[in-house]
Amino acid sequence: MEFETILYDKAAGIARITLNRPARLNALCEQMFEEFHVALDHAEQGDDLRVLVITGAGRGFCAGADLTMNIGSDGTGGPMDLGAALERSYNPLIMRLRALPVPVISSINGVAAGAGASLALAADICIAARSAKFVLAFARIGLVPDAGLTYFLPQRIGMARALGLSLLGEEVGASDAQQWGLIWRCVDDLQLSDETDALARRLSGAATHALGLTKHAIYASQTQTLEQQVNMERHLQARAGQSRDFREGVAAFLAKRIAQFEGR
Ligand code: T3D
Repeated sequence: MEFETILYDKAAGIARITLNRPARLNALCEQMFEEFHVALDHAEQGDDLRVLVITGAGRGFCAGADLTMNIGSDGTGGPMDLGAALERSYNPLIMRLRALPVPVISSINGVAAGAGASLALAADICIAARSAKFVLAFARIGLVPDAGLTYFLPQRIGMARALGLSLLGEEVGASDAQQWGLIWRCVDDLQLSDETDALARRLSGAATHALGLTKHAIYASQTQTLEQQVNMERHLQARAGQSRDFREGVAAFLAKRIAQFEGR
């Protein structure tokens, strides 16, 4: 499959999607959304997907919506319904990533601005180069943070920081982002690729069926009571307990050997 706005590959259970419009800092356009979904379809074909990695080509991760594509206009001089664009392109992608039953890693190689920050934070594990930054660009151009950002920010860093960043259109560097709990880790720029690969390999060899259920439970906790949560755990654990990986995990423990998980 030939892509023009992304790069895609999948090997040993690890699918990698690289946003590939480096001259525009990988700004998002319709074609990119379409290709992203096709790549995800490929990634999910068969039952061998264990991890998805998202990153950017060149010096940026993603600069949000492509502002050179006349996004404010409906083509007839009238204002465009940006809500419709979110409904059509942005929201389905964010929701699809969130629902993916395997861990999603964003490897944030450079600036993540606007909806590019949302895309980065839609991943389950965010690892960033020290020079990367998150730019809450929306306030600078008279828009509202979107593609899940008004959800991700307060959940991860609390109201004070979420409001400060969003209302001031501020940016936060990768080191602070790690300290604030916005991302999992910040690493030296030259280490990002190796660290991402190591993380992806580690997760792809893990009991990914259980990890898929785990992320489902962790995200559900944001809207559920303790009672609902323990009930959900009961159902998910029943499923995990029937997996081959669970049998293998216990057998490997008892035999004092490393478990060979299959992700099922
Ligand atoms: O309908 C809908 O799509 C609605 C949804 C909206 C969601 C959104 O994401 S709105 C927010 C859109 N994004 C922005 O407002 C960010 C705009 N970009 C910037 O503020 C800065 O470029 C950055 C802070 C991201 C990086 O700054 P810097 O100094 O490192 O790079 P630069 O020189 O500004 O940009 C490099 C090139 O990328 C430059 O092109 P040139 O001059 O070399 O030909 C620049 O125009 C281009 N670029 C950067 N961001 C975008 C972009 N081109 C198109 N769209 C962009 N968003």
